[in-house]
Amino acid sequence: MAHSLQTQAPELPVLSRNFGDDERARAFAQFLARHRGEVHLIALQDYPDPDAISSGLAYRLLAERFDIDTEIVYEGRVSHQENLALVHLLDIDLTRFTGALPLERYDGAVYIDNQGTTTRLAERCQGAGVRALAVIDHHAPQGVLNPEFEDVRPVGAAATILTDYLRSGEVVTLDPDKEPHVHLATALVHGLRAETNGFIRAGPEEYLAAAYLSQFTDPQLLDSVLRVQRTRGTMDVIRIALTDRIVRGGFSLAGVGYLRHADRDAIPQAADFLLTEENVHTAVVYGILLGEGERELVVGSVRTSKLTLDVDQFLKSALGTDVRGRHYGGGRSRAGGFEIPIGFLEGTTDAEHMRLKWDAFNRQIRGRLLRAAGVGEDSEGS
Ligand SMILES: [Mn+2]
Repeated sequence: MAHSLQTQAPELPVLSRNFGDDERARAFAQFLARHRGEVHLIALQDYPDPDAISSGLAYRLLAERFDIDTEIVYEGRVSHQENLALVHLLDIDLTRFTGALPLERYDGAVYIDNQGTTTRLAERCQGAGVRALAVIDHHAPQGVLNPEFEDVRPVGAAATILTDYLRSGEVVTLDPDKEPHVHLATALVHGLRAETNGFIRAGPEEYLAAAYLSQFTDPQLLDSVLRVQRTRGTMDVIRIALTDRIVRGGFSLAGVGYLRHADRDAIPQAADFLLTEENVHTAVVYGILLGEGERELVVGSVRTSKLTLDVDQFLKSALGTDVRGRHYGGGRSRAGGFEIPIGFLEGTTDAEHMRLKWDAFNRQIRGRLLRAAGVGEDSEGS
């Protein structure tokens, strides 16, 4: 019996494959070796997420081995509570770009979890003569930058690729007794989780990366990062979205009025929440981000569970383009967002003006979205 079982042993499909790509990990190590002693700017996308932050941290640790000094830089804000918890609990040093940052001090820039198309830093670096040294990303190839080292793989997260470099042992060997290593592994697991919606959208590479990292993570620390509390502002936005939502034909729509930049991430969180209602397949939440020294904008988020709804197409057809022909919104298959500048009406502080302004934008956006959704225009007041 045992004999027949042995001869019938099936070929294991995916897991028997070696995890990772040793050749690329070696090429990465050689790339770092060529840049020994330099100073690198690690450019994350505007509004960096846990995948980007943890991957940037991994680059920093790997580069340290070659005495490469790094600075993890982003524009926009780190606003999601989970991101803030990650940064604070793991004591990650991030630099928010302001005009005061002298770009000339960097020998080059490395783009991680992006290829220069989702960060304003790419243009700034090019303008300052800071060349693109490396691109490490998991999105579709953009071909905008022409870096010396490029590793763009169709995996579920950038953290997967950086974990592969760690796993190869080409540069460092992680040690569960070293705190920076434990912090990094914990951050990467969080990055993998967040990027794949809690491993629901993860592929075998992400599970294998997590399995490798699990030898070094601190479960308590990960728990603290995940058990974050929402700010009062975020709770308020969710409350308004809940009370003021319009539900029609499976669409749930809520305009939440004005909100602060610091609460920007409340919009997608509210959309995620509205999507959990019975019989709702698509949720849209939007509001006006108060200027506070930056551009005043309408920002919106769309979430859908409807397989036949293409969020990108939906937003493009609903909201159209600006005078320069650029779409106000777009997205991936299940999620998307939009931004509409307030333009000439920006910067009012008078309460009545602000009410009128919100009313005008709210009606216009709601009308267009409902029409595009094919559930008719709203006839109730606001
Ligand atoms: Mn990513």
